[in-house]
Amino acid sequence: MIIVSTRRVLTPIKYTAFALQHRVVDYAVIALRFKTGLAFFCRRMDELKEMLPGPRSLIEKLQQDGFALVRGLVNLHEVNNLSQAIAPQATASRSAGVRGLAGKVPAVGLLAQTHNIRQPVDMILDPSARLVRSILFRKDAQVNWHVNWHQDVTIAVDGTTEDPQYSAWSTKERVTHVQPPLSVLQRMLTVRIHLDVTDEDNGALCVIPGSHRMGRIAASEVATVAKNAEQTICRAQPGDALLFHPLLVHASHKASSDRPRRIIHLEYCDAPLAQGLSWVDTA
Ligand SMILES: O=C(O)CCC(=O)C(=O)O
Repeated sequence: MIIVSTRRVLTPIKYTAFALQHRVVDYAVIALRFKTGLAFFCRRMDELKEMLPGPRSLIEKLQQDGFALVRGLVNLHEVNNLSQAIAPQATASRSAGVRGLAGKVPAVGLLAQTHNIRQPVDMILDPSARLVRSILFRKDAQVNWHVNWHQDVTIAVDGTTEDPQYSAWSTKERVTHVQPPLSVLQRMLTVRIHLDVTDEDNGALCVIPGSHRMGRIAASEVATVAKNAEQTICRAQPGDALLFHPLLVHASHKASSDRPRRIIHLEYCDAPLAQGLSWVDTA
């Protein structure tokens, strides 16, 4: 027998005795408790997914927003080791970035191939994906800078091709740069490992969620797109990794504090380049 909400007619004690005696189940109360519990559970799951996205949610978040923060991808012991390993490069350079970092600092080359980093990369790209760019970006008391809103549409290569899909050739620091076809950019993933607490005060990366879905945006239009869209500041803790799509519109403001902000920036790609071209990780 099922009796729903008998509490109106029975006192709580009588109700309990009655319920025990007749095995009455107040389905309305149970359903309500279940609904509240489920809502709480779902909210917690959303929060947890945000902190450490599981495989599905990581892929969904990257597809939807073009970026995802993975908390504690590198442990603090390793962050400390990396900080020491990059220190000579960081102090020798007065510029915003130390390029070709994996070639200069063996610990970074190893980091780029560790299971922790490869796991999310292999979830998004084909396991044949290779590291194609590695940079140390630093802001601190000596070096402060900003970059305007942009997409990462240029790659560093060796060689040349007649393929008309490759355009806007240039040479930076004696390295050939070119804009590849969308088919290459769509198969790239950037992983940024934070070595410091990063926030708006020390120039955290700002992104426009979902902007990667607009495809390649004319350089003259990017600022307007950003001005009219919701912006997200990518705050992070040491060891957190920001994964993002190269077409995600992003910018970086000058730091207003002296707190260092060091990031190991790694780019992976699983697409072949046109014949005659090869990747060069000195960019
Ligand atoms: O590290 C930053 O703040 C900016 C980096 C950037 O703009 C880029 O990787 O294209």
